[in-house]
Amino acid sequence: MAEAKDKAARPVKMADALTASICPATQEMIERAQQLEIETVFDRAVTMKPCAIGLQGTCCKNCAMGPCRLPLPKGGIDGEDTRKGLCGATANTIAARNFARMVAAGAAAHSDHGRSVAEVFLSVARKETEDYKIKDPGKLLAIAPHFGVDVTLEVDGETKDRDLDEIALEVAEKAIAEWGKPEGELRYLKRAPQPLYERWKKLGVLPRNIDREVVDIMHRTHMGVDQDYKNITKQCTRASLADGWGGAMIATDLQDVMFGTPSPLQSEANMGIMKEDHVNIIIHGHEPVLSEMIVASAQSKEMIDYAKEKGAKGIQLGGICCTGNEILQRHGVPPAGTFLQQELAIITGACDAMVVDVQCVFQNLANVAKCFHTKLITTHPMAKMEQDNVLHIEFDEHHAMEDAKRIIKMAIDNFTNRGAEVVIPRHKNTQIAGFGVESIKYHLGGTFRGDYYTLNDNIINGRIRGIAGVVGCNNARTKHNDGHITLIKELIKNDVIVLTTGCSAIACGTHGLLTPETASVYCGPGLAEVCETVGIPPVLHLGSCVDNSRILLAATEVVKAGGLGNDICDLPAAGSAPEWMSEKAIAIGQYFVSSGVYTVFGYHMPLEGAPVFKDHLYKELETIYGGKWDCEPDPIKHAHKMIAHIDKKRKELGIDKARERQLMSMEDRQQLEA
Ligand code: BF8
Repeated sequence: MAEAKDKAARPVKMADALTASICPATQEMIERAQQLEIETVFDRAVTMKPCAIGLQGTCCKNCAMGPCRLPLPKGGIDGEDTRKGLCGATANTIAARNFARMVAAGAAAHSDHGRSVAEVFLSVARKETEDYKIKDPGKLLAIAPHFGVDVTLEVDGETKDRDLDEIALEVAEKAIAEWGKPEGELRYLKRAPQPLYERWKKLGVLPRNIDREVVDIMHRTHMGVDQDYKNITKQCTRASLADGWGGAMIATDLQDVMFGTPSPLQSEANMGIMKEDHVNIIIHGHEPVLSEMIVASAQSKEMIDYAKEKGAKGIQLGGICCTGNEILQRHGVPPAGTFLQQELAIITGACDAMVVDVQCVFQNLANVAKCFHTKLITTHPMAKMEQDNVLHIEFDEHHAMEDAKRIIKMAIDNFTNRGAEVVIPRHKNTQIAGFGVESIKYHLGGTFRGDYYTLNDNIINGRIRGIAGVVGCNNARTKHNDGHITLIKELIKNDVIVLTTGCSAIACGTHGLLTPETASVYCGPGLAEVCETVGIPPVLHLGSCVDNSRILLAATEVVKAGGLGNDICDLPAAGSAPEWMSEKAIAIGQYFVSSGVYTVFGYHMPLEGAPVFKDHLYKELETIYGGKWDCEPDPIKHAHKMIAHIDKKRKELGIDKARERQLMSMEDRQQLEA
């Protein structure tokens, strides 16, 4: 323990728990960490200042003549901007290149996740694995035509259903080809509203294949290649579309096919889901390929009996980050926390194992785990840790269940090694999660007349003012969960229905915004009325970050249902990531903007050092794609920027008067009729 404390060396300054987070469980665990002299991200955020020039986006380290640093002069630019790097790169070129590299990294992360899922699906289709199956054949049949795969065939002039195994194999092969096919364009692009697809085509931004668009960015942002910020931004669009309408969308679809399409279910959220008398296993990361097996294994009689043999009452699984969302939406496994709570789940002293795969995993977990009995297990060949207390159990889909059992057994064996002091914060909330394009349709009209028109109708008549997608991370530079919750409460108060994913969705569950009862407490009268009638929460949890593809498709369904224009950019809708931190968030933002959505980020954007490039993103893009970027750190102002945009769109659609309608009582109406 003494050595462990040295490694997790305590910073001189420490975070103030109350200003670091609005979540009481988080505050409690930050204080406990400080009492135990264990450093967390919250403390590091107060001791380490971000680089001021990096913050402006104008530090270029793309060659060894640099880093060239081009801060904006204090008084701004007066006259010609003469700043340049050694090679002559302008602030615009540097900021655009840095931005593009974030898009590339984000698109690569989502899409490589998609590739792994597609590879597992190919193994399923080839019958090379027993552990995974096709759980939702209906979804397979629904996506097959988008890959150009027939689901029926003609036999002697008669139309017959095609063999499901044959369809699966063809879909798997066509899906895998999307990453590296030598010619053509991504197949899913045609799922977008037709005017949007035509616009992309005319602008020449249709992605060719997923990998190529990422490689293209890395090439063009190499020293001495693309030195026109507008042309660099154009490639950002191409690569981001390869993510949102490509890799991420394929990931979502094939996960649904193999693990089941989510439908609404009840669960809980926050660290209070951990149980002192159970073996607690926290699953953290992004790819559900492993976590699906862990859930199945943890529910087996064999493992539960083994846990009981060791003195535990059972096995409690909990999620962190998007893996948490994946197992929540399909199995009801409760998330233990968001991105910023990962170290804190171990600080409880009750985490017997934390299993991590890829993305958003802190290396400091190893230092924190060293202070407790917690086994920290990495599972992905691409994501190991240098610290010697970290175990690596490489996961392979060909013996997936075996790997999962080994991990769970290790956690159970570790239960008896717990130290005396276990402190689990009591805070947790009930939530309804598991919404998706299909279930929204069902909720709005049942199986008989399921349709998005009910939603459109309520938008047109003004009960619902508009739609917001609020997604993304936490960021230790901002108050944990405050941006998400303050913003979302302001949106629903103003009758804007919210679709949420990622850590934003976990934050909503944690703070009790994901129940139908939320409507009567926080919503404006119109939205409350609709939610109460239909029985849905005003904030709908649509899954993990790759599931932002569900938001794109939900928006497409709204366009198709009619009455609100012909394209996504016509809709009274806006997007937001109030506490973003990850490169994936930038890729997501860019594909939403390029799909016609006004997208506001919180905290700050690394663009201030290059005002001309910033204007391109914040103003000019709207004239090209119908969507544009914006940034507003204050969550209330942030909400009102989105609402102002929604109102602008309502006006353009000619439905702005609907919101000013007179609400009549039954009595008034009877008088009028008489
Ligand atoms: O992919 S929201 S902190 S967990 S990056 Fe990471 Fe951000 Fe959370 Fe999911 Ni998305």
